[in-house]
Amino acid sequence: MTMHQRVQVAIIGAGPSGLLLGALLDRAGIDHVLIERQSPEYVVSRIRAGVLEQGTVEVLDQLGLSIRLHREGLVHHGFDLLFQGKRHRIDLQALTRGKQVVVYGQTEVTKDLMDDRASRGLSSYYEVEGLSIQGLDADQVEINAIYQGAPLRIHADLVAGCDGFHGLCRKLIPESVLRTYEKVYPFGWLGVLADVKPVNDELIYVNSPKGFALCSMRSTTRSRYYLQVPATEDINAWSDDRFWSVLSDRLDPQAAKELMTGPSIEKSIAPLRSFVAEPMRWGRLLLAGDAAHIVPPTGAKGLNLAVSDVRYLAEALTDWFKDHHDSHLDRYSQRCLNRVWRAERFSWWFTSLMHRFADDADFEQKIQEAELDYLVRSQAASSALAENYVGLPMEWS
Ligand code: FAS
Ligand code: PHB
Repeated sequence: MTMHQRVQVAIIGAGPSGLLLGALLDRAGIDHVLIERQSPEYVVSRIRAGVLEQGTVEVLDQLGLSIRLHREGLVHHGFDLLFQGKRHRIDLQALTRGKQVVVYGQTEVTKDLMDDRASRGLSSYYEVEGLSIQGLDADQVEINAIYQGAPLRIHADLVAGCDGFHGLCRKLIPESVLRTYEKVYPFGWLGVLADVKPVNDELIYVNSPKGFALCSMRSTTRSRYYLQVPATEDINAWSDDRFWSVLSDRLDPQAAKELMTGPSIEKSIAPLRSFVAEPMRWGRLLLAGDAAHIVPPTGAKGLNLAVSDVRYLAEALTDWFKDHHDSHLDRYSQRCLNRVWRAERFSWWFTSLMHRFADDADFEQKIQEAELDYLVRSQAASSALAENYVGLPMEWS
């Protein structure tokens, strides 16, 4: 017996992009379904982003989904840059006329969006297998899959490809149409989550001759730390003791002394790449989030860029289905890509400034330190860093 559903929008992927789009379409009264290949528990268990731009918080405010965020999230008005053994604070609030960021894990955002979806009884299919999508260039889309062992068929007007970098949707755009741009970095980030007090009230981004490090957090009792490691690094070569020792060695003396260590509750290596796929629309398919672009996490842009795509997409779909005009839908791809490339540039620049690219890169190390020295002394340079970090205006589309 084939389960059959007819909707206006089929959303593929229940990460932050798919879940947020679902919430926005629900509020707009647009009939949609969410299709995810993993279980809800698996999606929530992925440890990813930690820093939310003001624009991301605002969209969750508008949805009425930010009560826990404002209760548990940590508002940050600045962060430290550590180089040549000294820390220098970047005062985001002063440099951006009052803007700030909030430290609230992607895991928590995902939980809040999933709880909202469940409470509103919205249609979600998890652990879907064998997904196939036809008709993206025809007058309606047909989606076929297996759900709980039975055939599932969905007919939709449009498909939102929110299925991440390794998903199916981007690959449905014909090679003759799709253009991709990619830079793979020769290193990754070894991340550790531990229930220990963070070493500092705000984040510390470290440029050290031995490699990059980042001191972040999830709460006042849960820390998130990262170390630059070679792209080929084996996670099994990293005991907790080795992690804490290498991290301490990259910190300034005060931070090294105050560093609280403890057992890791999560440890993983993320590869770093810059990637953009153009266009973000083909026929009845619209891509959003990691399905269309990846940034190295140095600038804390990945999740926030997914959110801005989805805000543009929800606006375009609402215009299309509610007001029957397609100007925003026609402009969707370029509007997103303008913002995507600004974030790609910033993330690449900050990654290039803070990481060690080769063991013998002594000249490059000195140039990085000279640029950092200039940056922390120059109001103009610090302002440029700050305005990108808090998120460029959405109106710059
Ligand atoms: P996601 O990849 O989160 O979600 C896509 C969903 O689609 C997944 O649940 C997947 O299971 C599903 N899917 C895939 N194929 C499917 C199919 N065929 N059928 C149905 N479902 C399918 N960003 C930051 O801002 N700061 C960070 O520190 C940071 N750290 C990161 C660390 C790692 C290891 C990774 C991988 C990313 C990190 N990011 C970070 C970026 C990350 O947060 C992404 O930007 C964010 O998850 C994007 O959300 P989505 O676009 O929803 O993609
Ligand atoms: C995190 O806390 O996971 C985090 C924070 C800032 C970044 C990247 C990751 O730039």
